[in-house]
Amino acid sequence: MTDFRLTLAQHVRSLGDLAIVLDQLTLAGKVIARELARAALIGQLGTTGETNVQGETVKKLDVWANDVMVSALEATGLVCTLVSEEMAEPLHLAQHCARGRYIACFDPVDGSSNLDVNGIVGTIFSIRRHQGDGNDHVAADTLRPGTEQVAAGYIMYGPGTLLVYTNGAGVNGFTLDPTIGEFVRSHQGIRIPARGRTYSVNEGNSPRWDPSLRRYIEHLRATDVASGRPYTARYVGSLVADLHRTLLEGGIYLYPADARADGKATGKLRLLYEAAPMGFITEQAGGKASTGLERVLEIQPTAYHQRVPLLIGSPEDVTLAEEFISGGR
Ligand code: FDP
Repeated sequence: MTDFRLTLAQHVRSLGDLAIVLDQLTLAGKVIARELARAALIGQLGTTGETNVQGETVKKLDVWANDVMVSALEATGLVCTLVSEEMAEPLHLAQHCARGRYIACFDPVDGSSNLDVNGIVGTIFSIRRHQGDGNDHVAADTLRPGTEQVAAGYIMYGPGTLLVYTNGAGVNGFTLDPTIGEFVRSHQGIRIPARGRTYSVNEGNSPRWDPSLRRYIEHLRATDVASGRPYTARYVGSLVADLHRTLLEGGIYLYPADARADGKATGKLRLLYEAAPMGFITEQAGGKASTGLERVLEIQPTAYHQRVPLLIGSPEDVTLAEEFISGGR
């Protein structure tokens, strides 16, 4: 008998106009997935030769996917401000602000160092309500803490294309069935294990870490059968892929602050469109997201492309990491 599962469109139906925004994001995800699948055949790999606002090399697919996201969200007529990793300044759609109810922050292609090697990449999005009156566009309205998100999600382009999202009522995952062009629910009510056995971090940076963090990782690598150590290391180098594994199997993902003088002293990941949405999703799955010293969702942003340290995953693992960082261990 055919197994009729819930589609994403059905799942979001009761969310009012937010459903329209989420529906357009799923459309963008389908279009990006299609392009990624044939990128090597149509000259879409490689760089544009430019660098973005954060000084990083811009890949052709970064720019292309940003255009797709902007078009998809603009078409809703409901999003009046867009903040993207690929745009130095927010894009304000004054014509939509009278009706405009949402601010969307997104990273069109996260993990883009994986693009040219057919590795896993993702799209991350965060949706908040526009608090201002009419078509005003003040930074204070856009720079709001993650606690104000009304929805957040990621689309993971791996062997399958998977969309995971929360609207504050738990976390659900939907896999794209390419034969019918629909995202179909495959992961219902995702809950992260209280503790895992895996850590995920770029250990090449360890000489520049704070000694407390090095001690924490050494602790995870030490053998202690009773507490499930040593942990196993896993690192894709794509936040979406590394966090997705962590959500399903437990453990911790870290991109800590390090001592480089090139702007990474406060971490690498961006608050508005990486750390905050992933923090919202993880908390909704029963996990924790921290800088080591504070809850990510409570950080008051001061800049659109602000970076923060991120420790995220199983609650017991993140709490232990915080204890090391704050000097309690
Ligand atoms: P990328 O720069 O390749 O887009 O978004 C930042 C990010 O990827 C994350 O997805 C990933 O986890 C991290 O950076 C990888 O950074 P490192 O290469 O420094 O480990």
